[in-house]
Amino acid sequence: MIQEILNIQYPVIQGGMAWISDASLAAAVSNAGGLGVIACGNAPGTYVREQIEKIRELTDKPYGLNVMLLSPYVEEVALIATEEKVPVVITGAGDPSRFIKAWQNNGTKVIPVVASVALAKRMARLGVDAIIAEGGEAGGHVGELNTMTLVPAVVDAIDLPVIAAGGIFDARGVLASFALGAAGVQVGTRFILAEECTVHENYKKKVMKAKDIDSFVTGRNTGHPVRVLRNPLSKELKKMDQAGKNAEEIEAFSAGSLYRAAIEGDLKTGSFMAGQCACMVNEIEPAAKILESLLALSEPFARLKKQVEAL
Ligand code: TUI
Repeated sequence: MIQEILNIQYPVIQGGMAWISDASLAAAVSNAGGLGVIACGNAPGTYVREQIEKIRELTDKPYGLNVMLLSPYVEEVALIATEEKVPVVITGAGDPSRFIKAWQNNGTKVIPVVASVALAKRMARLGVDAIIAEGGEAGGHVGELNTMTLVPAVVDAIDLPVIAAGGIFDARGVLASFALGAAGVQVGTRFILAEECTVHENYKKKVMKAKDIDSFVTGRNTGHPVRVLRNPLSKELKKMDQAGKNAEEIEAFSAGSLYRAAIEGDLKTGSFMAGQCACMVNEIEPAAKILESLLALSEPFARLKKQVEAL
């Protein structure tokens, strides 16, 4: 059971969201019985150390550090995770093979996010503790497959607990994830509206106001496609995609845009990354309430499953 592996109460991991999920949100989720996660994104080591110190003041429960493998500071951040013996490391946007041993030798649980069966199998061979299979409904950097296909494909391919991610925002999604064979869920977008989330007001408003077709993927030509909400920046990026602009041009145009959105609330040139579910995420609530509502259907499902198994 993923709760036993991670020493948490509920099988819910809060998605690491760069410049959004800091120690404040992560501590609130961990204190409520899930796994709160501090995102490192593209931030330097000084930021990461500061956040680790902060979360230790706010909770004595396990928490995770999301290491974004495309970060220019990845070596420094990976070393900090080792030195600080963080309880859980979750990796994203790449292959973490070279770091896994050092983390596990220090007692850290390692959970890579994968977007393909091939990477899930490679990670399983290296002895990671669990896998997060993230489908393209998710906000931010996405792969090719969607959650409905990726999760059962990964479940069938490896003998490890699989956490479903991408498009999960309420109890229906949690139940569906269990039906696909997942052992737990990772939820990002819904936690942007947690009371304890310190992201800029404008970011929360963008999520609250988003309609179904306001979330789309840009940067398909760059090799690092990202799902974002509609605004002047993302509309321009979409045009650049269509005009066949090269990766360097597109990446230069969007450099620093996530920081501008999350910290400065820049509605025009900020990048408001959020999942497809943003259109159904509308309420500001305490993190503990969000956890409770995510799990609202799980108990009857667990009972039903037992009954079916007993037949
Ligand atoms: O990493 C994420 N979501 C992110 S990272 C991010 S910051 C960023 N900004 C601009 C460009 C790129 C990143 C914003 N959102 N989610 C986890 C995730 N990992 N989704 C997909 C993947 C992934 C993709 C390919 C993981 C591994 C992978 O394989 C590479 C390989 O070497 O096999």
